Amino acid sequence: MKNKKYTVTAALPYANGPIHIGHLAGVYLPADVFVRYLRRKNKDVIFICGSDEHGVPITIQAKKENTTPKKIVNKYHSMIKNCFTNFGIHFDNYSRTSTEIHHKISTSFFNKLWKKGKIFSKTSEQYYDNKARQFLPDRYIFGRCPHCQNKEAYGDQCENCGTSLSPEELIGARSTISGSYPILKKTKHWYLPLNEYQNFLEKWILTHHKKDWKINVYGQAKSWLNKGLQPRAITRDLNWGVPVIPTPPSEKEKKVLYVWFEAPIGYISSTIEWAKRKKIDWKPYWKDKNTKLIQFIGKDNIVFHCIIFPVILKAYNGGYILPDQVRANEFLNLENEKISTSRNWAVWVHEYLEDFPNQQDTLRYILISNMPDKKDNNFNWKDFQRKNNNELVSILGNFVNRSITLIQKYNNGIIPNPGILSIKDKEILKKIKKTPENISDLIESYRFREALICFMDLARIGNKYLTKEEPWKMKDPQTNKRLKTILYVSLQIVGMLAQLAEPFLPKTSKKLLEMLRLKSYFWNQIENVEEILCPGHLLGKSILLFNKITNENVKKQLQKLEKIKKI
Ligand code: B3M
Ligand code: ZN
Repeated sequence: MKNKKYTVTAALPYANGPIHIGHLAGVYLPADVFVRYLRRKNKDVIFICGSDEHGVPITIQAKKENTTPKKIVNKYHSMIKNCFTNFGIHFDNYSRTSTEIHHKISTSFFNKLWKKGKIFSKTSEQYYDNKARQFLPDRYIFGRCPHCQNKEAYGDQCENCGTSLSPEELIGARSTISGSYPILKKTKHWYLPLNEYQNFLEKWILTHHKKDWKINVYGQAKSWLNKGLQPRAITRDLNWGVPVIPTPPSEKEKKVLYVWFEAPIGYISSTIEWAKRKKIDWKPYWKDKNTKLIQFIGKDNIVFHCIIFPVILKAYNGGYILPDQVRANEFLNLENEKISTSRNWAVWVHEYLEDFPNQQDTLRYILISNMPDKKDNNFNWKDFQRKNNNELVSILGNFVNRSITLIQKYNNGIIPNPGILSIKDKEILKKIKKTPENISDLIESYRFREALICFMDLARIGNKYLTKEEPWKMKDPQTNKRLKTILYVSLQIVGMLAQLAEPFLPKTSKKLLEMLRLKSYFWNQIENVEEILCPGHLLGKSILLFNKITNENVKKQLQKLEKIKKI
């Protein structure tokens, strides 16, 4: 399967605010680790994302910041994009849904569906704010959740219990704009008849993906199917979004496409934008049956990716492939409390990068170790410090540093020829050889946390080996054959760590390779190579890999959170 392609997408973040560690751990980091691994496997993979710049979350934020939606998306788009770049999340294309190309592609989807009779229009009564003179879709309306009684559930979703809602389900619904009770007013909208795709979805999901989809994703999709699908409105009365062209002259209000109709199409328009830049054909990445579409999303986006987007693609009937995998994690808590954007209870990525400008890999390490893949997980600053100091500094950093210092001291920085190998040496060399395959298996089954443990185990083995063998105590170090053997074995571990670190800790991997004067190999080469570092190879200069996180650092972060608690 040499030609098999991978299209990997990560949910398009709303450009209504910065991103925090929950976003990274839930979506972007697992996706990035996975893609980096595929790239190292020399696979034909593209990693696609972009800012989601429409929908009510944007207009509400604009009102809050007393500015225009356009200014809001410009501000947060560049902020988010910078965070990704700086943090080492490496997309092939990071687009935005306000681009001309996205407007064109999403409109063409809508128009073709309408022309082919795949969507229908209907007039109904919807909530309207008489004071603000506008309709109240989605987050413009709030009220009591019929499921969990949360008093501030929105017209599209209750953030407390996660249930998707429609405005009419809310009890005591009120306008978020003016706080007033809305009236009902007639308006015409376009609907996607999801019900007509019930059988298709059942066959596709319940039969084909029962085993290979994650339980949370499969479970939610199934529960939607069990409830029986209903037509869903795909337009809104708003003046921010992709305009429905031409807006029927009979309609006074401006109509735009529902953000959840057009945003997933953003994956396609972002791919097209990328392909244009690269001057290649985008279609094989979306239309070739052998291509695997793998989507990383937040768990509150499951229904949109497993039900609505596949129906759009199916109805459009343009030969698009459907997602092979939809991966969603659970939530990451912060100091044992739910991350909350509105309460500012979060670690914002841009603030982290200001406070720890050279410690991106530390955060990557901690977030992968604490990834909420099966259940909610927790991030706390003490644990952050502990893991950095006791694992990255004391195990990985220390082992690498000791190995390189020793070889510089005793063999002029040159990989020595080994002498006779002990049983332990042979065991270690075997373990080194086996590790890439073990990590591959884990990453390919999306077990990133375990893959990272497997990587760190190799550093642990190296560290223990040096501690036990104590080469620094050996007599006649310049000629001691045993000492040379130990250095040889240690450096084989360091070499392998340098290669394998890349998907998890890209900056560290780069530094390691530089220190070793080693080029980065494709995974298949590492799996088959006899020696990562051959005798006679001259190493480069030692570079510090990790800094300690001090008590002061932690205190500062905890104080920041304390302040928020007091508000
Ligand atoms: N903008 C992410 C969110 O719910 C949402 C994802 C769109 S993916 C097409 O914050
Ligand atoms: Zn609820």
